Amino acid sequence: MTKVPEPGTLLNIDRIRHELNQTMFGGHIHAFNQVSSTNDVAKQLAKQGAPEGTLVVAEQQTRGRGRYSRKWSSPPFVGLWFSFVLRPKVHGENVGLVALLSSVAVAELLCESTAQVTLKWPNDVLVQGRKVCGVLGETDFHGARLSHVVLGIGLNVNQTADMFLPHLADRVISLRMAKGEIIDREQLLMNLLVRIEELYSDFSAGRFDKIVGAWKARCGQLYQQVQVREGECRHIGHIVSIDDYGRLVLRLAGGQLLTTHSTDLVPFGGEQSPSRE
Ligand code: BT5
Repeated sequence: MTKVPEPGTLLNIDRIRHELNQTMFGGHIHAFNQVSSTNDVAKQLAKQGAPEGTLVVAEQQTRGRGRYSRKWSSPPFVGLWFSFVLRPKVHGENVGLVALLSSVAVAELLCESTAQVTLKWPNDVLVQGRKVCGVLGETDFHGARLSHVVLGIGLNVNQTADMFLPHLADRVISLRMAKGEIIDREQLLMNLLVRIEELYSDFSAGRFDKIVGAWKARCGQLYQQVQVREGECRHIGHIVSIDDYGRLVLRLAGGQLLTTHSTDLVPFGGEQSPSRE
């Protein structure tokens, strides 16, 4: 049996390179002890022509970020903070599904060994109702043509509860906290990249229904009634699916379907809008 490394042990990038050498992520791995944000490094590499599958991994991020420039807590040696470059040859509109396939891949993998794994629109993976993983997708177009997508994944692996900022404490979790054991980050990263590649090949072959089906199977909000805000408009409906463009599909009270990219969504009759801290 392989010994699980202590938390604080560096990722063994040579092992990852070696074991992934037949995969799309094995050929161009850039590993750092510390960067501001792996998404920023990957975006820069992509702009310089880095090929599809280029992977940027860091032990620590000093300015890890989420959507709307929210802070993403990325302490050293205990999480997986990584980004990769994709150059999908699909219509620009379908690209929304790419970010979703990453969270689906994470959820599917975690489900194999962890209880109560669910997806929360748009891109959160929850364990026991708390956020364990977030995905940040950033696209770049040349005119109307999609040039590349950078996807950044932050997964809490070996943090203990006291490593999270107090204001996040009741909303976040690590796999170690959920399972009561230290997790082998290297193996987890490799398994995850393999799973992402599988779903990405479904995506590239136009098998969008596979991703949509897997998302629905894991979504913790399916058939929940929510309120969605699109600019000044508010819609109330039940979540029924996502579509091939990675948009959320709601069934409104009159029975008609509404598709939306909006992430401004709250349980109906429920809480405040998500903050942009
Ligand atoms: C996300 O944004 O969930 C996307 C996070 C993506 C992070 C990865 S790490 C590698 C790559 N490099 C980067 O710079 N980013 C990507 P969003 O849905 O906006 O959620 C952000 C919110 O999650 C924050 O405002 C906090 O409330 C919460 N949060 C911050 N750090 C967290 C953590 N480690 N675990 C769980 N929740 C966290």
